[in-house]
Amino acid sequence: MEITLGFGSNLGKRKETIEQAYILLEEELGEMISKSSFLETEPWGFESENKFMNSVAVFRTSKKPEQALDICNAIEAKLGRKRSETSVGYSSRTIDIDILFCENKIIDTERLKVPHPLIDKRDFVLKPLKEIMPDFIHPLLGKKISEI
Ligand code: PH2
Ligand code: MG
Ligand code: MG
Repeated sequence: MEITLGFGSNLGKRKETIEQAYILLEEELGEMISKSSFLETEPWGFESENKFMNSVAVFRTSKKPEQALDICNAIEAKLGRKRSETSVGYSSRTIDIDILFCENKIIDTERLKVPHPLIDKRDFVLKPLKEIMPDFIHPLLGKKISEI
């Protein structure tokens, strides 16, 4: 299966941390088959002085989506992500790894929603997706990434 992941970092050495995540994902998830360039973006949906570095990448994996989610969460923790149990909404982070697509699978569980439900609202995801997979059809919207 090909799995598309989105990366965001707005704390610390942002590009280095995302590149570290690529290395760990190649060890634990599977081979990277394409990646976008980095895009510097303003925080979306919350206030922070720290701009984001964002990117997307596609991996070939034999893992199931739920296993991929566990791997992503473990790598976030390893790379210093602290999740507050009390704060509401978004907060700054060393690394966020989101599952965007699992080919044209549709998953809607408590833990995991695929395609990621906010793709079409977020330029920081759409722009790098357009760079590497403009002709991919969003399985719920039925539109090419380039048309969203
Ligand atoms: N991630 C969020 C919320 N807001 N803004 C930008 N620019 N980049 C992100 O990766 C990002 C965000 C929630 O995960
Ligand atoms: Mg996110
Ligand atoms: Mg996330």
